[in-house]
Amino acid sequence: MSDEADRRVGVLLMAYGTPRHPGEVEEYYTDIRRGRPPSPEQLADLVARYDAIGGISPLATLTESQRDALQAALDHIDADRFHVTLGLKHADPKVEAGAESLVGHGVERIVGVVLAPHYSSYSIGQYLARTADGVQRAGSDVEVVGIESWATEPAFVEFLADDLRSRHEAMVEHLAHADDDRRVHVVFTAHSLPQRIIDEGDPYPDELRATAEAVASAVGLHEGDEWSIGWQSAGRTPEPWIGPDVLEVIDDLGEDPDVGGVIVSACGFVADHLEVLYDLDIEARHRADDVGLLFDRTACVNDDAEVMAALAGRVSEAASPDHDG
Ligand code: FEC
Repeated sequence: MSDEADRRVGVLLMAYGTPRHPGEVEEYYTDIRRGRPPSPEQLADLVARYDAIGGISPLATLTESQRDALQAALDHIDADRFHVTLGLKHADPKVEAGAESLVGHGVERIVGVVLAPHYSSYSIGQYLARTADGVQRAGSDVEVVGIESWATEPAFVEFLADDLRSRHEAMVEHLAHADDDRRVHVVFTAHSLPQRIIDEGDPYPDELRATAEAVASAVGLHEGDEWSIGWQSAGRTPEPWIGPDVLEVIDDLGEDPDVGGVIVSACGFVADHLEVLYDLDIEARHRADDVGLLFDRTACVNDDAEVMAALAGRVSEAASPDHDG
């Protein structure tokens, strides 16, 4: 192989995936349920949630913008060396197909990066395992290096902290304006997962806590009175999921006479999608209204140039032949 080909790096940028139009919701839901079609009631419930956010999720478009921003940031580091392609968990192109297509490009190494900051064997671990499966399926032994976590990536923490600081100040001012001396409480959330994986030692809660502590410390908030952790969007299954659920946290805050407002920082997500636009902007906001609290939530990273540049830096580091994987 020429030196040029030796340097070529495939980047598999992975995300959850979403239906591209309402007609794809059933197939998508069936994929999430590992091939078991949802009942008509379950399907109607999911369709209603998409309808409430305008019929379809913006996630597909946002994931594509994130891909383009990451490609641009990598081109800035080393033009023509990196080729970014998407691999989705529950929609096309699937993770395995993305990995196969990178093998077809003749890359010398594949770096896998997931658009989720917190490592869990049930989340990032699965995306990376599926990348390796795709490479194997293509009959290749090209090396795969995974970025397992970017929970405390400084640009990510700074993005969240800057946004939280200004929303927090605005809510404090709003309360003060109304001669209301109650305080503002921040809840850092990520997608819940089945409790059993935590009982098996999964680091996911520590990952969320690391982000929360870094952001809270940058904003100058104290744990307990001023911030806490909540979990959101738990699956609709009988088994226990990690808690407390953000809605329960809001209920409890509503009973605290010293709390006047809640800000949710959905730091487990990096795009405005169903779990943010419905579960927080509609459901959690209503719950806060019901218990008499002001409500706000922090912005999602989406294709923020600085965070994408930081991810590009991590990819470039992982692509180095000296990187130990
Ligand atoms: O905007 C959109 O259309 C897609 C929104 C979406 C994102 C997302 C992210 C994560 N999920 C995670 C775990 C699970 C587990 C289950 C599960 C179920 C669903 C359902 C929908 C759904 N998830 Fe999701 N998730 C999104 C959407 N998720 C819809 C099915 C109906 C429902 O329960 O609401 C349970 C099934 C299973 O056992 O697999 C577990 C995790 C993330 C964050 C990391 C990532 O993005 O990969 C973890 C976005």
